Amino acid sequence: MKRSLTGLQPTNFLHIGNYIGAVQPAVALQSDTQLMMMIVDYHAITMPQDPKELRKNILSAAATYLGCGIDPAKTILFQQSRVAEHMELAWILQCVAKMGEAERMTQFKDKSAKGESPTVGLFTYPILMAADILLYDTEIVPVGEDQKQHVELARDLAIRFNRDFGETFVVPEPKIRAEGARIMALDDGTKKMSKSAPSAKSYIALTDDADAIRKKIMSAVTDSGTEIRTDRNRPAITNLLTVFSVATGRSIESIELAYVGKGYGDFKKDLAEAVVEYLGPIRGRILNFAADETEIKRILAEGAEKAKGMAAFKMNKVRQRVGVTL
Ligand code: ATP
Ligand code: LTN
Repeated sequence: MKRSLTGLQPTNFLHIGNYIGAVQPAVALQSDTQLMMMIVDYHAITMPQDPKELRKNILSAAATYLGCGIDPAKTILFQQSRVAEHMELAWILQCVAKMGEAERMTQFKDKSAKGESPTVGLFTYPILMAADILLYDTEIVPVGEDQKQHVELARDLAIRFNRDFGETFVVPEPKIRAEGARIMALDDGTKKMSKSAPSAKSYIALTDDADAIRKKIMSAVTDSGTEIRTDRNRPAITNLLTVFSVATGRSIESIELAYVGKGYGDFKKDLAEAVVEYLGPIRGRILNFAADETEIKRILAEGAEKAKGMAAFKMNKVRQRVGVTL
């Protein structure tokens, strides 16, 4: 069976962009690949985190994945920090990666442009991500569009390591869905929907109730013009059409056709109901799982145990290749 792997940061409640771009594609991979689903807590601390909040967010991330359909009988669900080999391999890969290629990573440039002086961890973040992927002989990495460049770095590092030290790593492929790989913020059609956005109005959290979803969609920005049609120059309405299409399984063309001559008001009302229907059952399951902390901890401990065994095996080989095993 092929192996697939993905990770999400436990930084806040997941939003519909995370679900469409990463979690739903991962859930779909459970039936024909061995999926590893990671809560990347050591990636989360590349930005300041309150320790109490982080702990809560790790548990809620696990409840969220389970609620979204991650099945611990099939999938290895675990916390990155519980498997120390990720950090060990990240160090070795830092000694393979070039400054220039790390400096080209656009997420670092974007995030460091936003706030205070960035940490060294934020800079080396993509190399830890490469370690996450390469440690498990991952073939498929389901992610949103924004992570493509990072998966490409993981590929480059695998190829270079194999060339310099002998065949060791599987070269991974990103898996990016054709539609919905980049859901945009509700308050700005030119920015990606993001968990760390300052305003909760910009995203729909998977745990938002029906009223919150309706309010957020009704107040979503739209572009100038009145037509309900995708257009490169009208990113906000294009984004809402994408969400409508993913939530209902209908094609964008058929939705455009259904709203010819109608206004944004009608469209948004229907979109809100479609999203409520799409996320409602997921929200219910997330809340159920979240109520049982003991069970979540048990699932995570079991996942970490399995992941550790696999990672230890791989690291033995890597240490030998590098020449530190006597
Ligand atoms: P942050 O804003 O704090 O960086 P995020 O919302 O980007 O968080 P991540 O944990 O970085 O979330 O991403 C988790 C996964 O969700 C990744 O695979 C990422 O590509 C995907 N993803 C994130 N935002 C979107 C989006 N707006 N549309 C589609 N996929 C997304
Ligand atoms: N960098 C990713 C999260 C992440 C990841 C991974 C995704 C860390 N390790 C391994 C896929 C595979 C993000 O910010 N979304």
